[in-house]
Amino acid sequence: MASATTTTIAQESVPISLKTTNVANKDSKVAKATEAVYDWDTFKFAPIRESQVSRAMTSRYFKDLDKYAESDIVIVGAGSSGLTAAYILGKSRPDLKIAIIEANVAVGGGCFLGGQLFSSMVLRKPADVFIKELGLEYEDEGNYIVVKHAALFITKLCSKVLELPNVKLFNATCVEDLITRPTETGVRVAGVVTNWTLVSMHHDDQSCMDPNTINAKVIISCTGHDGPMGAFCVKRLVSQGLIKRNLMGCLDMNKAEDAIVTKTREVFPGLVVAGMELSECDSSNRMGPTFGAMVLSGIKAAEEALNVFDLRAKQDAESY
Ligand code: AHZ
Repeated sequence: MASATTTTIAQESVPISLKTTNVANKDSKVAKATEAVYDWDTFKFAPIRESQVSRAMTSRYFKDLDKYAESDIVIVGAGSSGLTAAYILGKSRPDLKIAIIEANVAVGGGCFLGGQLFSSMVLRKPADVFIKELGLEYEDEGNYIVVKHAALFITKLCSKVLELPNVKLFNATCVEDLITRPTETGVRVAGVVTNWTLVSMHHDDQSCMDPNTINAKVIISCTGHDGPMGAFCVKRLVSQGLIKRNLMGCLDMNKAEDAIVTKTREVFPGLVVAGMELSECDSSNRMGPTFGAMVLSGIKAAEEALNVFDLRAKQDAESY
């Protein structure tokens, strides 16, 4: 059977129509798995001009940059807590524009592996409720569940986030400063200062490369515990004397997970902190490779952000 695809190439303003004809191979040994199997000897892709590829990407990216320059909520860090917060917020409030800024090319933070270099991911109950909602299979071990690979969890969560029409992920982009605005009682966080991560990493050996900005009513910071980029927003506010630094405590799974979840909150006007970044201002213990707290902290962060959203939006509308 022949399948015909007609492609129109816009060569500057002159459209050219081209046609490809491919023959499906129903006798293929993989034909039960996919219809996209052809007679490879005669196979040809629909033609394309390189500029079409460039424009397909850049026109959309710059439209998104324009759209999200004024965001409602910015989430910094796309690890397990940040992506959970994004998913819950995006689903709860389809009317809000939510930008995620992730320093790495890949999302997931510490959640592509369970712990050390092991694959499985352990989550203590009651985090199983959210895992079930995501449609993931797991083994029930009583007080905890095990997902067969941490990457399965994070990629499923990420794909659900990316499907939401009101959420945009800007990856390979880092937050390198915060925007603040005066309030009657002090200042509040009013947005983020961003740069390509590769540019940020070279501020010391290149001439000054100024950043970009995103205004937002509420920022949720989920940049993980201290590291080359971790705990970024907490450390930035500490550097300005706006909050106190209390270093992450030693590992105690039982104390750590409850503390991270229950203390997930707006730590400074306009800035909600979730996940392991919180341990760097509350001195909470670390929990190591058990992820229930990251999921539930992300959910609580979404709730806390919406609790203060109207107040921060009002303050934002009253400032420039
Ligand atoms: O790349 C970082 C990662 O994906 C990203 N990030 C950090 N600084 C950033 C910045 N701008 C943009 N300035 C930034 N992105 O934030 C993400 C953090 O993910 P994570 O998995 O490290 O944090 P989490 O709090 O969601 O999960 C932590 C899980 C735990 S617990 C634990 C322990 O107890 O030892 N260790 C880990 C990794």
